[in-house]
Amino acid sequence: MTSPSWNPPDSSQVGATLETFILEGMFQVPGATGTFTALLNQISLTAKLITGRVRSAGLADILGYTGETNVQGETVQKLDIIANETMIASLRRQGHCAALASEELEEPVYFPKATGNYLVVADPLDGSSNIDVNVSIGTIFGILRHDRSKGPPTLESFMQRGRDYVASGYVIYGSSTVLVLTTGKGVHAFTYDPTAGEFFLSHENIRCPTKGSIYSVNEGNQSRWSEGVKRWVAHVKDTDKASGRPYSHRYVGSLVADAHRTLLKGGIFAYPADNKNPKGKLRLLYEASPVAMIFEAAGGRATLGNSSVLDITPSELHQRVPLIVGSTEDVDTYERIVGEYDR
Ligand code: FDP
Repeated sequence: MTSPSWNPPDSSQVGATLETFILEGMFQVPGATGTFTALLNQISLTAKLITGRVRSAGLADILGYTGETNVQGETVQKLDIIANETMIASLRRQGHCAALASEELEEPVYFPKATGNYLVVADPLDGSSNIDVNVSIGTIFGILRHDRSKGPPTLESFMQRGRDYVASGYVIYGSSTVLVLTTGKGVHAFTYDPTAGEFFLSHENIRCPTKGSIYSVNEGNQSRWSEGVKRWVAHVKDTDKASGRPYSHRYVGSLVADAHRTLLKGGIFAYPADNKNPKGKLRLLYEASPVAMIFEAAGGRATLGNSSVLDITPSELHQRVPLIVGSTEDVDTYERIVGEYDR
C-alpha cells in the first residue's frame, strides 16, 4: 500500500480569517468608522450560529414543518424560523443595522435603537425543500446603505437597485460551510473550520469561467416555458463538438447550491418566468440582486432575460423576477436565443 500523497492543509495556514480579511479591507478605506466591518462580523456570527443548527438538525428534532405558511404562501419549516430569529437577534445586538427585510417577514423589522446607517436584506434559509433530505441549503444576504439625513428607515428605504448594494453574499451549508462575499470589487470565499470556530479565506478573487459545460434549470417546468426558453434548452442539449455541446444538466433546487457550482465551474443557472410564475419565482431583493452582484463582481453575468438584474429598482419588498446567471458566453447565448423567439 502506498502512503497518501496528500495531507489536509492546516486551515490556519490557508489564509486569513474572515474577520482579519474584513479588518484589513477597512484599513484601506480612509475615514472608515468600523460600522460596516462590525456589521459583516455580525453576519458571519449569524452564519456560524445557523451552521450549528443546520449540522445538528437531525439530533435536535428541528427538522420538518411548523404547519404555518410564510408571506410567500410556502410551508414554513422549523429551521427557517430558527435561521430567521437567529439573524434578527444577531443584527439587532450591536446597532449597526437599522432594519432587516427577510423572506420570512411580511414587513421589515426595524431596530429603532440602532445608530448605524445600514439595512440588511436576507433569505435566512434558502432552499427549504432540501432541508429534510440533507441536501445543501444556504443563507443569502445583501447590505444596503441608509441615508440617515432622511430620517429613520421605512419600507421605501429598501427599494434600491442591486447595483447600489454595498455588499452581498451567501453562505452555503454543504459538505462544508462556505461564506462567499463581495463588496463589488472581487469575490472571496471563506470556509468554516468548526474546530477553530472561524471562517478562513479559501478562495481568493473567484473568477467565473467565461464559458462552462453545465446548464441548471428545473426541467419539470418545461410545459410552462415560453418558446424561447424551450429553444434554448433544446440548444444546450444538442450535439455540437465545436461548442462543447451537449451540456451536462445539474439542478439541486437550492439557489445557493446551484449558483455556487455555476460560479466556480461556469455554465448557466436559469429560473425563467413561466405560466405558473409569470413574473419569475425568485425574489429580487434578497435572492436575485445579491446573487447577481456576486456574478458580476466575479466577471460573470446576471440577466432577467433581456436586461440586467442589477438595474431594477424594486416596487415591492417581496417582488419576484426571472433570474439567469452564469458565464458571460453562456448568458449571452441564452439572451440571443430567447430574444429571437420571445419578442
Ligand atoms: P425553495 O423554494 O426550496 O426555498 O427561493 C426559492 C427556491 O427554493 C430556490 O432556492 C431554488 O432555486 C428554487 O426555489 C427552486 O424552485 P423549484 O422547486 O420550483 O425548482
